Amino acid sequence: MSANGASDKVPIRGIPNNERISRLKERFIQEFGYEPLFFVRVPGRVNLIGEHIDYCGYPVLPMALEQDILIAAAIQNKPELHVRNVNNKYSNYEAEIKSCEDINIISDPNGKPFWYNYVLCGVKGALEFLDRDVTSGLQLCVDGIVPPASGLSSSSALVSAACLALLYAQNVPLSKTEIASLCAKCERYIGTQGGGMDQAIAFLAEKNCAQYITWQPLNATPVALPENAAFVVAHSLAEANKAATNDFNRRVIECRLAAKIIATCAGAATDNKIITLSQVQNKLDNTLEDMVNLVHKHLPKDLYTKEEICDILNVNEYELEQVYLTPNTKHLSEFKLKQRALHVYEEAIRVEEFRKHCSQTMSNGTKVNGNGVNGNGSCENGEGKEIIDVLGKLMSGSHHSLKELYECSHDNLDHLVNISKEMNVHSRLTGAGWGGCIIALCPKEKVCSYIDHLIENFYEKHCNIDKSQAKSYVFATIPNHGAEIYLSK
Ligand code: ADP
Ligand code: NG1
Ligand code: MG
Repeated sequence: MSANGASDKVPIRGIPNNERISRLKERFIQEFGYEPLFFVRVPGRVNLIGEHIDYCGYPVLPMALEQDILIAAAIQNKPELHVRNVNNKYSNYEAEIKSCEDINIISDPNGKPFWYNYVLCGVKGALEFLDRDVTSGLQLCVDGIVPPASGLSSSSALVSAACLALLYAQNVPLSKTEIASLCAKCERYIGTQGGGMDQAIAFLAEKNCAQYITWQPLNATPVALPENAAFVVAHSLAEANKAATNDFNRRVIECRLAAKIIATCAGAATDNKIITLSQVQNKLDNTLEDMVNLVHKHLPKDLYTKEEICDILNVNEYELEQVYLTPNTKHLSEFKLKQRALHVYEEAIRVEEFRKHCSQTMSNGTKVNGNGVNGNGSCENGEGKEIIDVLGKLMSGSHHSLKELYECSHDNLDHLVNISKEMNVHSRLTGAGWGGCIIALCPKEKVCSYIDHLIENFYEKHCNIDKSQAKSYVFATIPNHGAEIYLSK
């Protein structure tokens, strides 16, 4: 139990009686000849603010979505993994798996991971944690409704659901924070060096609040959002699989190199170890604003070559590649360090500001979670609008930085953000970027007209999509709860 009395284990509930579960159950029976024993459900997420800073050690502020990955599972008495997907575009997978060494995660000839690689990541990590051979196996049937490759964390929901299914089948009790950290490690088998935000919110999410997530140790603090604030997610219609290119890892290693150079130049370097931008800040005992100044001082150039970096760090190219680079970034010869580090430190400032304004709203007692002074929790008064505007401006600042300094936006995302501005709605890309979705913050009373404006001006005019189809790409969302297991009671 945690301090507030809530269980710190993934909750086990009765199997809900709904159409989706019935259809998945039927499909499972079709595939395997008998009923599933249990289900696991892991939500996708939308990050409100704090993009590309989790892997630098900085807090982020996501919330879980209603959209999720649902897996029906049965245990079989031989060490085999059988995987199916309700969507026939995803092929079947079967293999004998006794231990984590039996799993080799290999992408297709174009370097794009097979869909079931995400399942294998979860299973591999769980088996590695178990640290013994297993004599039983799993039959899994996956039903996912998180838009894939869209910055809403379909990948982590899939990895985490597979890991959770295996741990549950093997009777391994883990706390939510332990399994979230384990799943973050699991997903790195896909090749990307993510920071853990997606897996953390997947397990630690709570209904009706976002979470302020901090690292080492992993911790989530609920953040209530202004009562009158609505969050709208809109798809750019561009998908980006993060493990299929080196865009993501390039940013990760640019942050590592920036951190190492600032640490070296500011006299805080230690041994030949990776240091994150937040660790440099801690070592120097500086404010984030001080760190912004140090970036300008120690990383003045727009572009650094590999040779220049080796010179500054006093290492040879082989050492640089071995210690700091990943297999898919070893061949790179030029790096943008100033821009990436500036984004990270300034985005970390925006997260703190965002959180501060949310908690101020809370302590005012004016307009959070229906406890409004006007009795019904609505806030037609000027103050509520002001807070939405302050939070919105932080989100716009985040998008600008992701576009200009981090270079992870996409024309369609920028277009959506600009169309939103026409309605005085602030928005930003969410998730890793290069495609995917925007998250917009707007007053509740404006949601319908805002969505209509996007449908007309982006989906219909810009993308030639008819209104009824367009409606499936944009939705308002409220914070949902985290992962759960369903079992017949
Ligand atoms: P995201 O931003 O959604 O996390 P990623 O690039 O990290 O995007 O991962 C997307 C990949 O996850 C997809 O290309 C696909 O391989 C896999 N995936 C996601 N959802 C599903 C699903 N429902 N069924 C099968 N595979 C899925
Ligand atoms: P998406 O876009 O959901 O794959 C990725 C990372 C996060 C975080 C964000 C950017 C993984 C599994 N996820 O998310 O850790 O770095 O990008 O803020 O690597
Ligand atoms: Mg992902």
